[in-house]
Amino acid sequence: MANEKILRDMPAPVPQAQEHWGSDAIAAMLRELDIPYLALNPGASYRGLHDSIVNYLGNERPQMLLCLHEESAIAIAHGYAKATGKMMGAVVHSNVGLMHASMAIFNAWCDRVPMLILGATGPWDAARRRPWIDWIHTASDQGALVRDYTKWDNQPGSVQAAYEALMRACQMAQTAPCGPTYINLDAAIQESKVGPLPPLPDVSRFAPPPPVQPAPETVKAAAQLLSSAKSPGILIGRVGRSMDGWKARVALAEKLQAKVFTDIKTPAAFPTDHPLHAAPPATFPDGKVLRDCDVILSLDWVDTAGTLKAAWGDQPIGAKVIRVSVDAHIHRGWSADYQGLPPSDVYLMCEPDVAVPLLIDAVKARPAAVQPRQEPTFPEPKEVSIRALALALNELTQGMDICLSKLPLGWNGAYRHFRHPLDYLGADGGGGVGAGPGLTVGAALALKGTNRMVVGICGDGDFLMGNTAVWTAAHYKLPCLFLIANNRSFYNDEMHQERVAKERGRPVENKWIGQRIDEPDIDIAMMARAQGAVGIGPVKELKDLKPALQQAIEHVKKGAVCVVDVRVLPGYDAAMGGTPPSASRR
Ligand SMILES: Cc1ncc(C[n+]2csc(CCOP(=O)(O)OP(=O)(O)O)c2C)c(N)n1
Ligand SMILES: [Mg+2]
Repeated sequence: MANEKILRDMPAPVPQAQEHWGSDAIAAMLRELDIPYLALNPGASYRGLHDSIVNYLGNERPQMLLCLHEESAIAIAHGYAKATGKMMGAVVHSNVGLMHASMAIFNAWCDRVPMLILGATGPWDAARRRPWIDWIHTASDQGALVRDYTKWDNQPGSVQAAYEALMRACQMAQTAPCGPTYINLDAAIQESKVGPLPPLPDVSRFAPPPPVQPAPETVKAAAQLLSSAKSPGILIGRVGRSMDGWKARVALAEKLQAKVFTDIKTPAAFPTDHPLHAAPPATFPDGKVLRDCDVILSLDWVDTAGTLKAAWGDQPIGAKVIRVSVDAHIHRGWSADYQGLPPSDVYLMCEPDVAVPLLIDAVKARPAAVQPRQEPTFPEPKEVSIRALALALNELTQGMDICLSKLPLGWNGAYRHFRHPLDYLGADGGGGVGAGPGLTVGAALALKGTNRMVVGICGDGDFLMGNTAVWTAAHYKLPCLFLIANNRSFYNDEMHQERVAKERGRPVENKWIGQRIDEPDIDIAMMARAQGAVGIGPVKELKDLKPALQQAIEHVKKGAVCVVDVRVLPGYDAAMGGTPPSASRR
């Protein structure tokens, strides 16, 4: 169900329809399927559907959210799914809109989020094409543009076929492993008169299946390994947002007295201040700590093989591995986002949220043994840095519920604790820079009306690529706070140039060329104001940081969209981790 608090652009009254069009039927089907929103950028290839959503459905269930770029339409749907676990829709114009959308679709694919993407093509029947434009916007296999990173795509040839295609697309997108599906709606079908609306199927008979249960003997085998382990470890990766799931993971870790690791790439999955949480969330867990484990339970950890390799190097992996994941069902040949093939001494082909309660019952309790870990300490920042930004945010949001929808590359997992599934939503999935703003707006859409404030901390490069999502947040009154960790550079890649220069004995001081975003200096606060948001900054002095953040938080509490340009030092403090450059080739 759509959140009733979201502003809806109200159509003028429409006389009762005397006749129906193909797109009316498709719109009616979207309502049957309970698609709450359609994030979109318009285009004539789907003008029929556009009219039906507005003038047939009254722009309600689904409701349109206008986006200024297709990439942000998809990123918004992605952020919404990350926060809710639920699916919304996006609509993009024929071929060109889909091309714009494609990177964000790849991010959503890698992040395994459900999403219904609708697109359109000029009439497949060439006799019905308008000259020129319908021809350039017709492709003979449009779905091929995104086929390798969607679960399914289809171009239905009739209204009845569209009904079934939409039901299949929704069912597949929401069946784990979840992912985007793409339906390409022929303009001619949308714009054909259909007489009375063809009867809609009973969609309840086409719902996604309940989660698959693992074979009992695999649960038993996993429990035996865990119960007899000297030092079990749990890698918690892609799991659900429910509080029940969260509590179950804590209960399992406590029963086993297992060391727990979480991943900065995936959403909050375990209280990071729990004594069993062995090391701050990171791209790769601390290899030394992981190597102490003799049995490792991987709960759909994104890169189990790579993590084991990082810990053991060229040595044989000194732990038994239990793998809990349905992810292999989605692995394809085009992209290697499936990662290395991890060894699995026991392989439970189910979702972690299903396996954990079964394992709690099946394992033997171990006596408490693990020593509480040491909290890392950091020097007091002397200048504006990502660390200083984190400290100020932590102090000013004490006692508040915050949802971090994005973190910048230089963030260290120890900068802030996560104590609730919505405290942090993870990264962009596919490493496609530019997702941060849209992800933040999608989370703000999902969480509007709750008392949780959405905060997206974006790199300047990330923000500049996707910043027009701010307008969508401002227009639909979706309060959220953007903190821009602005180092005036695509700094991650400056570090790569530095590394290459060193390796080749060439001058390191040239690393900024083709990387620095300077001269002219971009006024990010003005870019926010230009789109109807509150813009604060640039914040250059440490003494100004807290007051600026305080002011920003007050604005967002009152319902504003606010962007703060924080001029952080260019440089990640390697000692503090962040995303270690060695781990990133992005
Ligand atoms: C679409 C896309 N283009 C380029 C890259 C390569 N890339 C990875 S990180 C990065 C820099 C991002 O800049 P910013 O968000 O300012 O973060 P910073 O590195 O400065 O901390 C770039 C260009 C990418 N991952 N995705
Ligand atoms: Mg930057």
